[in-house]
Amino acid sequence: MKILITGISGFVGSHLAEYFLAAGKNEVFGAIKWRSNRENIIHIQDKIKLYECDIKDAFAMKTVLSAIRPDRIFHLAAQSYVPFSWRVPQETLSTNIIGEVNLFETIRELKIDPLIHIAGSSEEYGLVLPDELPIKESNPLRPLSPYGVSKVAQDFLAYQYFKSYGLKTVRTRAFNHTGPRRAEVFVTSNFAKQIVEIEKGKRKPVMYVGNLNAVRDFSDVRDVVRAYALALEKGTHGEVYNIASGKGIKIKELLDKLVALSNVDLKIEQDKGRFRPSDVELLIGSPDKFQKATGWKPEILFEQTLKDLLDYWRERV
Ligand code: A2R
Repeated sequence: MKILITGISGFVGSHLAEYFLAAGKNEVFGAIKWRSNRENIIHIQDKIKLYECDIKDAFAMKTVLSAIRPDRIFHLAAQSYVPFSWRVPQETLSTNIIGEVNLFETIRELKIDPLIHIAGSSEEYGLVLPDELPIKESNPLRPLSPYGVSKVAQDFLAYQYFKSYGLKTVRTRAFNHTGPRRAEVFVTSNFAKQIVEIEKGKRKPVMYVGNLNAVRDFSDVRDVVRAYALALEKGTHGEVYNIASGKGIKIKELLDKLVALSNVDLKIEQDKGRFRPSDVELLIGSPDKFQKATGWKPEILFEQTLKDLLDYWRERV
């Protein structure tokens, strides 16, 4: 199969490419911005074929899709960082929404018929009431950030293009996921990197943290990419599925687990700059619908994920 991954140089894209390469019998193609950092895919560079394409550029999109004519498209390219979306809402909305419209319109124009995965997010649910947990796909969407709004739009566009034109889209709403290569702006990676810097004597034994009371539902990125692949093989076109563990963990507990995996004594200080203008306190997803459709279950223990994340930073700091 010809697999196209947009955003292949990102955190999830690099793991998804590894997944398909390991599965064999696949040709893996990636769309990448010419200025993108290629560190995440440097080790598989000779096994994948890269095309330069800014997804906001409809012409570039057409060039890439007509050259590849993929059987499967995993559309991961996005402005993916929630806090950044308050600073640059225009950029977030145009990349995430117009980028996807360019993808869909090009598919229609070329009359190709790939299966298309659209990567949504638990941030689409936004404000969640305590009696709505664990969150099902039918929950109201009340996004609390420009990023969340952009992902709602991506989600509904995928539904609309399925209904209006029969594009074979499958949507997922992934809850938090982490693991090696997670960018340091994300909480797990940020904590892990600070701990490793303290281990190596590169910073004073003080960790700076944001809101430790938020509860999140974490999965390992390697389980999540397996879920994305399954979503296209076994999911129903036009449908939406949560990808979640179904269990919540307080950020404070996550921090304690990371510290326990290290051998350092440290002090924890709250940094108001790390708080969001509006935060979602509780996000726990129900994976039932996806599990019923595909049989997927998370396989990697969270402790293993955190250990691998610390080791990732130990190799880099
Ligand atoms: O910004 P860069 O140079 O790191 O490239 C990112 C790429 N990207 C784009 N590619 C083409 N045209 C654009 N205009 C454009 N803007 C960004 O998307 C990067 O390679 C990728 C996103 O990777 P990450 O930021 O590491 O996100 P992650 O965690 O892999 O998330 C994948 C998907 C996203 O749609 C999230 O919103 C969703 O899963 O949760």
